[in-house]
Amino acid sequence: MPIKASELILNPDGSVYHLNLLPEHLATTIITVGDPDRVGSVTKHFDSVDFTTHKREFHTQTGTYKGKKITVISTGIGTDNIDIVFNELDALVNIDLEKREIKSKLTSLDIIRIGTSGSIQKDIPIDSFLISEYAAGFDSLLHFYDSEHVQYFKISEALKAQTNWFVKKSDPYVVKCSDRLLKKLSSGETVIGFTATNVGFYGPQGRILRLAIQDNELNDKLANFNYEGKTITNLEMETAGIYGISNLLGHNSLSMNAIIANRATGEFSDDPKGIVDTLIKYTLDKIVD
Ligand code: R1P
Repeated sequence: MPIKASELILNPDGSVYHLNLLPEHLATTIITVGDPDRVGSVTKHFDSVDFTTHKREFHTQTGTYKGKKITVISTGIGTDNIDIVFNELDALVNIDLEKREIKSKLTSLDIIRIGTSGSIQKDIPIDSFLISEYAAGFDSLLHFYDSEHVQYFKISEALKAQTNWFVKKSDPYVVKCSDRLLKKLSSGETVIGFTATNVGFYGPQGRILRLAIQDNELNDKLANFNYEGKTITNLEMETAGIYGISNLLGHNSLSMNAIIANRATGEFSDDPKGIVDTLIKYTLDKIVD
């Protein structure tokens, strides 16, 4: 049965609905960034850029870096956008868009996020590079899918117990990166961490401007969490969704974080753009290594 027009929505030119891409526009190695302007910060290092498009917050460029074809795409902020981007990237390689049928031979993409993040551990300073080995999702995205087989329940149960999790917020889930990509992209220059992905930037991450929050101690509790030596290291807004959906779809993903803030010490990087640029160059060179 072909997938209905209301479920797999295509634009008049046959491209996928939100990303505006056709299958030939995509490489099998993909870098995601949050900020649409960061796409150019990655591709300025390329030998050539052969394709560019954008729609809403989803800007895409495909080109080659040291001879390797790579696509760079912005996701905007949050795991709700990750649902859209990752399902449409998968459709581009694993669904025959003309026949509207799932292909018999599936393709696994390598998808690497290059993003910014705040550390919650004093000993992970600003300007470090952190790779998320595990991620805890405080959003609800993964629970809308048949996803129990990709979740680490012992860790999420310990997390809820040790933080006295307020159940009205969500039911946290824990997921893991691609071990192959972790090995390929880590080095003495990177810290391996456990990232908490939250649904907002202010209250959900414990920032108080004018609004009181439900639990003033949450970041401290997260920093003190310990499950068999695993501790939560940093906060951002996409990684758990990326790992969860990638693992469900059979893709390999890894999240590279430039630590631009330290929430435990109150510091913020003097040069956030510079540290992101250095992480971009590091990541590109590791991809082609
Ligand atoms: C918040 O300022 C945004 O920055 C972080 C968070 O995950 C969130 O998307 O990542 P990016 O720099 O990749 O957007």
